[in-house]
Amino acid sequence: MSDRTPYAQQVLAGQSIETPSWAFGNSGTRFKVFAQQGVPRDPYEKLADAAQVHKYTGAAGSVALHIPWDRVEDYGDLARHAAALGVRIGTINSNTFQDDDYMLGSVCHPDAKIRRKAADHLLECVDIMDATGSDTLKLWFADGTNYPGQDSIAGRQDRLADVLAEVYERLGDDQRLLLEYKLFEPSFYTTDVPDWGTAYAHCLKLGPKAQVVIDTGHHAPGVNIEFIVAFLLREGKLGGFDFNSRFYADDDLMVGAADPFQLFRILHELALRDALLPASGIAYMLDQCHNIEPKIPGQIRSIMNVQEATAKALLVDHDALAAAQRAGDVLGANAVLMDAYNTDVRPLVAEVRTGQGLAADPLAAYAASGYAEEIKAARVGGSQAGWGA
Ligand code: PSV
Ligand code: MN
Ligand code: MN
Repeated sequence: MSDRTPYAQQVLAGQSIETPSWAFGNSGTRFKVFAQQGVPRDPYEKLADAAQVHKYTGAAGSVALHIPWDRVEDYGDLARHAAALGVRIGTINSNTFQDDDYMLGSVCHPDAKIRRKAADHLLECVDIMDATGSDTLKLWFADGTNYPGQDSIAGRQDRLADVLAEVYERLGDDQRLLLEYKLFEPSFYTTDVPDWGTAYAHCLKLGPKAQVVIDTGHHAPGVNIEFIVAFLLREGKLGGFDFNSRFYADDDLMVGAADPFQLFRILHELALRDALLPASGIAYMLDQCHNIEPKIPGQIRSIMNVQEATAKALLVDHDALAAAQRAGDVLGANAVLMDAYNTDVRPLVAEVRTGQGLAADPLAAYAASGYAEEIKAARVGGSQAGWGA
């Protein structure tokens, strides 16, 4: 047992990772959606499934909504339903990419009428935050262009800034917005918020209630994401993460599946600055689609992957690391990191769970519960999660 084990266990016990409502519905690629039996038929059932993930991991107490996929008559009622299930509503995710009107963009569209429609949707999302008690609006825009000359690159930035400013003004004192960037897709020539620099510049101009969210699947191959983490954290502009894995582009696979070492490196930067607990204000979220694997176990596995990478990051001996760095001991410093990364932390994380009265193996406990069979029998005609995620 390393000296840091008790500290690691204490942090792990307080860690919270938000699940996305859209991970529980059917999803797929543009080629095919493979429907699964027992998927939720409405937002209420999505919350029930999300509550299962929390029940077996103890670490997934909040659930992100996506509007309009999760539109309901009474959001207060939905929030009460969540509370009765032992979870709460987390971030509200907007959707300005699904309507025919948005073919040329939403908040950056050349037509003011379409920009108005998009802005009104974002304002509606803030109303939903008020009704659900959510404090975070997460904005991802599919806006961009496909061909050189199609639209003014700078003009689109002006339009984006105008809408963001309007939404920012509408935020309550305890609310904030997170701006998400993505390199490309669905646009293939320019994307209006393609990278962290663009998101950061807009957030800086907006003010303290605007921060950047890093979706780990939204970078060019080879980008050093932990550098972005360290930079934004230092500037107080890191608002949260959408965790997922990518092999090629925006693949939305389970976090830690493609590159657990990268996940460790990211979490190490956060551990260095004591930013792993909810008090840091950083929203840790999953943004994944389970196209071929069962959804609730897919989410449970993802939470476990984040917990294991977090445990390894927490085991890094910061004093030894700093000493090696000061001494210019390149190999020694690297070895401190690798020692932690190469530790089998599964027993340590299992102990955290049993300490919380949970089963050591959440996947086995969920499988034994019979919930999967129950929902298969009870739910017919599950919902389509909608594209993306
Ligand atoms: C599209 O890439 C996307 O995956 C973004 O990451 C958003 O966070 C998500 O969809 C939900 O709108
Ligand atoms: Mn995302
Ligand atoms: Mn994405």
